Amino acid sequence: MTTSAFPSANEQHVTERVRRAFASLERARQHTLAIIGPLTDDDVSRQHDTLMSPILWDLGHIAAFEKLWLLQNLDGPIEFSEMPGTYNPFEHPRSTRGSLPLPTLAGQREELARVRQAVIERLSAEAFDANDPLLRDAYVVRMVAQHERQHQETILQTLQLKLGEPYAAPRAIPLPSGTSPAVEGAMVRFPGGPVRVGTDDRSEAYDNERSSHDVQLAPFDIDITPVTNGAYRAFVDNGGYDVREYWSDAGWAWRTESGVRAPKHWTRDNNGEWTTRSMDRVERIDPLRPVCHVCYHEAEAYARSVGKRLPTEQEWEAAATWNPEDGVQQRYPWGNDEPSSALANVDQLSFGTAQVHAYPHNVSPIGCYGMIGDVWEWTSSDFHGYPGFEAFPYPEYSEVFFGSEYKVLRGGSWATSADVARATFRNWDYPIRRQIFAGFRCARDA
Ligand code: AVJ
Ligand code: FE
Repeated sequence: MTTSAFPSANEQHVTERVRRAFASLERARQHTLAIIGPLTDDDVSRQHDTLMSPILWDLGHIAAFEKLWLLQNLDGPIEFSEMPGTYNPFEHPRSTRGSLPLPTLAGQREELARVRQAVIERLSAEAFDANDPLLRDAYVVRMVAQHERQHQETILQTLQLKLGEPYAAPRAIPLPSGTSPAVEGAMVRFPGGPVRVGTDDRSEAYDNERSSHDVQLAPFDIDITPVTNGAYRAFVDNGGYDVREYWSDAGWAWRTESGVRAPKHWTRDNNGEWTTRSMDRVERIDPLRPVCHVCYHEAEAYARSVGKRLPTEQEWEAAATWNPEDGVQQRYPWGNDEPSSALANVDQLSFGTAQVHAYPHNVSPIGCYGMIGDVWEWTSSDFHGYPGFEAFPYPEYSEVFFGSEYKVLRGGSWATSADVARATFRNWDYPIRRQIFAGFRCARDA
């Protein structure tokens, strides 16, 4: 175990951090139960889409991961990074999980509760050794809580793809309304220069967010808001899907093979109006909400159609957190306060996107709105480790996915927990994927 230069905190400070990690674990479970509340045994045992697991699998995997990291691995050296067997994601690819023998919903709820009870007993006796990076500040507790939170977002993707009756979303967070961008696609200038991205945090950040490092950026312009349904509809209606020059070779191949001509979940009704569905709610598309359920190729084609491009993830992060006037990296676009559904559209129970500008505080130092929450934003960057990357605590979280196959997404969506949504968090997926709650904003060389 490495001893590090982490400032040795006083007793009370450590206790407070540990207490907050436990609270995060507790909140995670409340949301799991709220999300699965309306579901039947049939809903959770079906494989609704080959891209997704049966929800019973996610639930069992949440319990197995918690058991592994908060029970077994605390008592001895780490033998494996995922529990061998049914809930090991590497043993069983998603498309095959529908044929695994899985318990009933009641059985799975009992397993979740049983593991949690044992964890509470085990951890109340834990000293959280400050010399162990896994235990220091209860990092491993926060990691397990974030893992449950990320699987909740996966479950929400599954529910949006649900076969049979639509999911009766238990909406608990009301969405404020916003205002239209003064100018469609209005941009703000980032002056360029050296900026700091990433983090050295060891209390919550994943290995792929470290280390904090400086990058030199050329000046660029970036959209003030994510691209809206209104702007994207113009691209659709003007035949953007048929203009070869807008698409990369890989994008054109995808568009031709898939036959796609609009974002996922958009349908044109008999009057020629576009409607979309969010869980059990079907509505005309709202021109003021960010476009959602587009893949990387669609984002890139749209950007080219308006003479722009996608931002790199470094540009995205600089636009979200760097204050060029005083050369300071903030934790969040609005400052250093923890995210909440008062500040941004995060934390899942709104079950949809909000209109742009709906959260007046969710604005970055240079003036970009909505960088945290609503929709993940595609960037042009491949998923690689930062300089000096070190896998911690297991390479199967990030490192095994590094390479040019995946594109990085930033900012979190409405379906991302407030405990996960942060400006340094890096998500990744294949450039053809549309099941995630993803949109984008555009950039341009200055
Ligand atoms: C970070 C969302 C790509 O779901 O594959 C869940 C998160 N890692 N369990 C994924 C994750 C392990 C991961 N993503
Ligand atoms: Fe997992």
